[in-house]
Amino acid sequence: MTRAVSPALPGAEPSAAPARRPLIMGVVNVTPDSFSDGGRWFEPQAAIAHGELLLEQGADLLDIGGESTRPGAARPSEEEELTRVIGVVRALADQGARVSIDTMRSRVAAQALEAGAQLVNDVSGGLADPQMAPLVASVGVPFVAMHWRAHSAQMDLEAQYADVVTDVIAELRQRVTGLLEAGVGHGSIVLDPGFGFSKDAGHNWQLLAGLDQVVGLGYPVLVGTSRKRFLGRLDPQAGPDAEPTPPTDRDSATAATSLLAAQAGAWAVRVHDVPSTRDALAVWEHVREAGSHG
Ligand code: PMM
Repeated sequence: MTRAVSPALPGAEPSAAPARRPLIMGVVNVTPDSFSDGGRWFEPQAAIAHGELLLEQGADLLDIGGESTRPGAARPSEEEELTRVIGVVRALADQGARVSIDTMRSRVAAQALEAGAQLVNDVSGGLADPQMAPLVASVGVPFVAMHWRAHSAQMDLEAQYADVVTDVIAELRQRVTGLLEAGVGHGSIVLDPGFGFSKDAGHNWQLLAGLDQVVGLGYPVLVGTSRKRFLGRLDPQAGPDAEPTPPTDRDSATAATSLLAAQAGAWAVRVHDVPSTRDALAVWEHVREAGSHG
């Protein structure tokens, strides 16, 4: 198993095997329409309080976003996105939280960094806004480049692969090349296979099975399976057309994927419910620790 060398990234220490559990990135969606938490933290005060709760529960980082990326969602204007997120980023960063800004827009990223964010998480990996890579290169912050093919309105049409693991890895490699060419530092890049983005349930399961190959690219890997649709259809008897369970009922399944992410050597997991993932990762750490004394 490979572990990336990346001194700029908190927790990404060089090692032949993961030195510690993946970091827990808690999700703060300041949106009226996210699939996973349905606008519960849309008011700034509610979003800030939610971020504080996630930190108390053990989140290492907070990922703050103002654009819902659920399939079919319409994009907010840039002004609207800025209004949603900047105050929330500032309030939580001022309290000492390590904040990631989840955006595809370089202007939102730039203002969030000024407000105290320390990491940029771009689900398009810099493809949606040509100014994103130059911005990240000039500031030198860690950058999460997720595997992405199209905006939410079209993304399900792009879920076509010869072999999803091979194809996602090839496209992530291309993204790395593009980012390096734009001047982004090798040590600033984090990769994410993009669960649920232009992927059907079968693709997501195959990616989870092949996660160690994504880690094998040699960059820290972020895993974002939390509450996603494929985790709402676990019953093998239910069939592909069965109604999925509600997103908030998918946290035990998410915790199971966090454990698999740890096993594969992921750098961080992006989750809505911190306690269930924290416990799953504590189990992984205990077993790992016990094994090293065996
Ligand atoms: N998923 C969502 C949003 N942002 N960022 C990364 N890096 N990886 C993901 O898988 C990801 C993301 C969509 O989930 P949400 O609507 O619950 O935030």
